[in-house]
Amino acid sequence: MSSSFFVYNGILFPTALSSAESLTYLEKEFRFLDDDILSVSYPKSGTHWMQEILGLIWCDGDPSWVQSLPVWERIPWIETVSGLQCALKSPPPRLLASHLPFHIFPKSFLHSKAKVIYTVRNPKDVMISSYHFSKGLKIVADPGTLEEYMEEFLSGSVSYGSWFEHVKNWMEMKDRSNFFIITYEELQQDLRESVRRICHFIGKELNSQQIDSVVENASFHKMKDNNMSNCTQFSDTYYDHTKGKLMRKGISGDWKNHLTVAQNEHFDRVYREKMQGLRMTFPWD
Ligand code: PPS
Repeated sequence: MSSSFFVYNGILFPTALSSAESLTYLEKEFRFLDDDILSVSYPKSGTHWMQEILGLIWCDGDPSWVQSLPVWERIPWIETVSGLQCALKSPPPRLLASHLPFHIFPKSFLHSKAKVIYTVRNPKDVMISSYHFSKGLKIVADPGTLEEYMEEFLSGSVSYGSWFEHVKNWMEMKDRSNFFIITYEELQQDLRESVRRICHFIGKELNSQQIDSVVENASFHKMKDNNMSNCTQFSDTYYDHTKGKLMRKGISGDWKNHLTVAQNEHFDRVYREKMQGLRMTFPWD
């Protein structure tokens, strides 16, 4: 573990972005408003994609908002110090984002009608995406070899903790009417239908042309060129843009290009062990 992290309630957080004080405030005192809409995900699961989709739906498919304001100001991550300040200043209705595991998520969620969209992605692709992105991060130690990184990922010794715990604990919310689960793979397979379902969940009906515009502007290529969403504005102090990028490949199954047969079998063993008891199937199962 490197000193670029601190531990809060058993979870590693990057020191440059979060603090124990603001996480304590968030967990115990932050109040959700009934009209809040949140995009929640484990890192590298399609967070920015969902933020772009939500921002576009919010503006009836008009891309000017998502193309003129950085994503962290449009839909702030509440667990970062600056994101929390931004959220507290935002007038309702608010669009918010979070990578928090459920046990640290603001307790006020349990008594509110705030809506959560939880995006989940094949953990092998999450790990590969995260490995490549980490190479550019100056605020945490170099991820080392993929073999080394895989052990850290499987044991949960990475930012925001274990993928397995994150997903299993959030899935306990699955029967609540203010909780909506969607996979990265579903977004990829049928973005238009996914947008329609998200609209329905948040109670915003768009016409066919407006949905077309959401789909077009949330495509990988449009987002890759959108400097307000592709993280190229992320400060050089924190990120070496020559070593990694957010909008890397945007595909499902890239893990097949990286994992050896033995690594894949090892991953599958850990997956089976850690996910046993969860009565749900995902597109990659
Ligand atoms: S972060 O930094 O944790 O919030 O990252 P996150 O946004 O969750 O995930 C980044 C990965 O999502 C891919 N991405 C997309 N894929 C397809 N279509 C669109 N529009 C899209 N937008 C983002 C991005 O490319 C990262 O995945 P990889 O596999 O690294 O390409």
